[in-house]
Amino acid sequence: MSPFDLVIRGGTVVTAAESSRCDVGIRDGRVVALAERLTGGERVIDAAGKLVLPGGIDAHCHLDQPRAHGLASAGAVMADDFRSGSLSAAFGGTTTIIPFAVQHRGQSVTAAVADYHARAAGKAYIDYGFHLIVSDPSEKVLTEELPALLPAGYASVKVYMTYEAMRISDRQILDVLDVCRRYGALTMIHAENFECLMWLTEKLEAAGHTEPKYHAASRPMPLEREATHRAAMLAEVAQARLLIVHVSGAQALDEIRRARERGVQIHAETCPQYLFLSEADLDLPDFEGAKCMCSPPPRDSANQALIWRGIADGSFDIFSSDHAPYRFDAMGKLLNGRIAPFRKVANGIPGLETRAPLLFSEGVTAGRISLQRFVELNSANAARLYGLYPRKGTIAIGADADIAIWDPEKKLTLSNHLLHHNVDYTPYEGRAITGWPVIVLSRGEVICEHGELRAQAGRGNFLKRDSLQQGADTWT
Ligand code: DUC
Ligand code: ZN
Ligand code: ZN
Repeated sequence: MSPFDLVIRGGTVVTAAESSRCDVGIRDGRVVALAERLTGGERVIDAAGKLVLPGGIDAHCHLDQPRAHGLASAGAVMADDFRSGSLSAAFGGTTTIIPFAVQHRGQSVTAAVADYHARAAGKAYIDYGFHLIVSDPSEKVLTEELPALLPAGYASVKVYMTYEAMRISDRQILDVLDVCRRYGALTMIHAENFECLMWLTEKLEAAGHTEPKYHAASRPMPLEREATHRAAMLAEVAQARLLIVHVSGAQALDEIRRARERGVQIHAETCPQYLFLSEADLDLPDFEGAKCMCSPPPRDSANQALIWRGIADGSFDIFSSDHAPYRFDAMGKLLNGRIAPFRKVANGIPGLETRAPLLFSEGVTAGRISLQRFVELNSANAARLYGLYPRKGTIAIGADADIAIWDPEKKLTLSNHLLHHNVDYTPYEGRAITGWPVIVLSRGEVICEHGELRAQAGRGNFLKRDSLQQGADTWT
């Protein structure tokens, strides 16, 4: 009997720590051998000239979220569920996703989690965990539900400082930070100053400025900067660990750096839209600017350059898509028609499949970041922060064989018809890419191979994630 179910032969194996030319032996879904030359293997994949990387982890994506009540875009439907979303992720080299089980106001978080499990059941092609979104931190949520859920595999909570239906007060954020600290969970914060953006929105509307391009004017950088500073201060007061999601520009990043200098345990995420889109994209004709509307909005080229610098110098910990799948039709972006005021357009852009290839192409191929930094941003750091390391996020003995074999020379031009999501556009249409994951494995099973799907929906497992041990340095 062969000692391995599969051997990946002759590739360059890359982790966050190093690159080495070696073979990878896989048995029962896990990496069991790494050596210069492995013999045997029921199947052998020739990876000569290829890069053998840990599968990507997209730690911020939205799939099949129940419709929100009270959001300006209430009624818009997410076009991707766990089936199409995980399929799309897999073809882009991502083997783990962590979307959000959302508590709407008045709801139980536990019920939201049960509902989300039902939505995921039997659909995913890859493994998945759940973050929690808390919009109503009642006494029961803080003293009963979170203390039960956080240690049970859901060790991260997102809260919003904006969106009428989702935002919680500073005092409530302190309560969430506190309970997360006690249970070793990570609090994720969407940082924008709500009062300020509503004041600007109303002024813009009164002046008749309602087109998508004014979405950017309604949420300028200073109000993200202020909220980021406030979130960091709240974490400092609560002595809790914090992650700022979707950082869009330099001023917010400066606040994060300043907080780190004070000793705040603050992590930072950015997304492709802040590198590859700008506010000019919101001004596309025929309402097409709505396709690039997300919050915070894309900024300008100077901010793009500074986000790239933060990616290269280690200021950012993770790189996520914030995939929010709204089609450019009456169920999604056009829910309120083509002349809807920007505040009534669903926020978010698709990006599960393009996230890692965009970072590889413009990061690694273009010489801005090393392969090690790519692996950190693409998977290793998310695994560490969200309690999955070293099972996910690395290639090591005992780790799940979640592996993407990249052809660093493969060139293609992004186009929506090549993608596997259920959204009818990509904001990156026409962008040239060099470097693509040509074979993708999840727990040792080849799931995508040269553009062909090899797996069944429903094979993906729910991942119970570990808590961070407070005090212990699980991070560096
Ligand atoms: N902003 C969010 O906060 N979530 C989903 C999409 C978006 O643009
Ligand atoms: Zn957000
Ligand atoms: Zn989001």
